[in-house]
Amino acid sequence: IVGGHPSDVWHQPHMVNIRRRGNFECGGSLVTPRCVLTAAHCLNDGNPSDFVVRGGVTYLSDMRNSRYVRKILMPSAYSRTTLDHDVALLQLKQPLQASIAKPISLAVRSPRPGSFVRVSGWGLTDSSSTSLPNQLQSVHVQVMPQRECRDLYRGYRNITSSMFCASVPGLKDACAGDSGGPVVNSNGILVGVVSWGRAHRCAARDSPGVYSDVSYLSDWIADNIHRYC
Ligand code: 4AZ
Repeated sequence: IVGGHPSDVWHQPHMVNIRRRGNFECGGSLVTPRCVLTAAHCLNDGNPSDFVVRGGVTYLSDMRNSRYVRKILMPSAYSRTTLDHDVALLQLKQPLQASIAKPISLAVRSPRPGSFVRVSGWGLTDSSSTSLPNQLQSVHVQVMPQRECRDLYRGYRNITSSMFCASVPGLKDACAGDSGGPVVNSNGILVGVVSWGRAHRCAARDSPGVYSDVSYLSDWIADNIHRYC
């Protein structure tokens, strides 16, 4: 998170971190006591046994509240080349109880262009930095009209209907390591999942953050929560 402020799990009780073979990989959001919503690209080629989820922690170094993963669920429409439909669910072997972490509700409408949303994660606080912050960070960014974002990324990657863009150009953005983490509206509802941006650039004026639109993907998410969570 670039241009944000230190936050804590009391303010983001749904926030989890996802480790792959012991190393921090991505953020995620608890959506039921036994399921986490994250970005599909965080899990590319992984087996459930490669991953551990930690909830109810503010600091990356906090080793408490680890849960193993039983099952990885990805939409068949996810494309690792176009990053269309970049969401996934992790079914945990044991739930994260309400005393540790709290599930967040999912949006059924896309965020309004011009509205502000809050993005949280343990990603880089500067694109040139070489280490992750230990403390969870949060930032407010403004949702951008879809055509404006399509123009900015023309020739780089298509902005599809399953994506929306948000930024405060030149100042505030998600960055490497924030992928999979939550985007929350002013009502505390999950509207997006951190997905991508132009490689190695964060908070660049011409490169807003791109997010998976939870409401566009809500049929797949609701079906799979109903079946597995
Ligand atoms: C990443 O690699 C990443 N500036 C996430 C978000 C953005 C860039 C990179 C947006 O996890």
